[in-house]
Amino acid sequence: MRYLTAGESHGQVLTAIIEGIPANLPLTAEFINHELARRQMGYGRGGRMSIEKDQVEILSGVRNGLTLGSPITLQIRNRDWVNWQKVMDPAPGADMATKKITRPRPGHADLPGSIKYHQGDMRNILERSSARETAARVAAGAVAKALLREAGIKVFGHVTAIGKIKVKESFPETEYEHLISQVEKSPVRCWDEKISHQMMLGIDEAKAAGDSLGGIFEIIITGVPVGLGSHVHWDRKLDGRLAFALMSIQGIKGVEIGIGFLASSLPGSKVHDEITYVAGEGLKHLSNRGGGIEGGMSNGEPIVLRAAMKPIPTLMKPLSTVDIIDKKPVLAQVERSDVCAVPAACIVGEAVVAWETALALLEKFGGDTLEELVERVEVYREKVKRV
Ligand code: EPS
Repeated sequence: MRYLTAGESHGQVLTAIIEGIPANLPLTAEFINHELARRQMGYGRGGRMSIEKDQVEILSGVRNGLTLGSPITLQIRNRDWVNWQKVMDPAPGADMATKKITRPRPGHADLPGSIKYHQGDMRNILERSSARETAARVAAGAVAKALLREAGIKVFGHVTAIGKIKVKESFPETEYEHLISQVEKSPVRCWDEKISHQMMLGIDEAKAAGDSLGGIFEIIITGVPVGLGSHVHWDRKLDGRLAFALMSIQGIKGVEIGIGFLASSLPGSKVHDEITYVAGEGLKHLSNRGGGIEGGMSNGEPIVLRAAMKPIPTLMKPLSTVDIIDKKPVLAQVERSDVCAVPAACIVGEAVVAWETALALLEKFGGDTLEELVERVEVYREKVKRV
């Protein structure tokens, strides 16, 4: 199973081509659109979100609401394209002057990208490094979520910090359903109403100061069978793969699994999760500080991951930089942007983690059809209970 995304931020469309999804998976545009809408929500977004209303068109690989096993093409049109047609025209003669960028923003892909690809106009870097691309990843992730759902696996995320304002981030599995319902009501995807409000005030303050804010989100995956990923080779380790998936999201600077960095400061007796036997359920852990992964493999407990996002590099009160034309000191380019995109990044986090989990699931169980896959997962789950 693999996918590619294509499309510039202000180009005509974003596209994802997904290959390797088993046949007979129920899949509708409505299901994908729901995920796209969740990504578009979030307090702290800029003017662009009032222009876009992301809607997927399924162009191939699905018939009568079911996947065919053939490549699935998903397309999202950029509504803003009408305002950028002359600037982004693929044909010779495009307007190369109006939106030209020569003052790189510190922390942005502008500078290294323009040197690497030898571009005098950093717009040619911005257009693809933009987090607009994540809409395509969320569409692909929605397909993965649909597949996981059939195998009893759920992925959901919540925001635990925006700037310095933090919320509790560790929950027993029994509280997950309540957590999800609270989170979906919050404009910053935070389960605690009071802290949500403080986070929004923090975003307002940053906006007023011409600044931006980062934060942390947590992703929880439930229902994962034991043994996804493997200890036998570095590139098969599930923790490494999930960390890569999260780290590949624009702006992510750190990833933790379970108690993460805290584990380094505690003795082993306070870190490792003791093992017990529950009749009818099999071997279990008494706690989940390991975040559901041991030895690069899922261990049957919920997988818990956190990702830290840096503040967005486009600042309305810009930092100093150098104009690449005359090398003179100037202030960085100011572009329309978001103040905080952590709630949106959390949905992207769900998507990329869902994709990687679905990939690991298919690697272990295989199957050309959904029926084959689900049957194999169920037989295995029963076997594991009897270990
Ligand atoms: C982004 C800048 C803004 C964001 C954009 C990501 O877009 P624009 O330059 O058009 O104002 O709104 O995010 C999205 C468009 C999106 O769909 O998430 C950037 O530079 O990364």
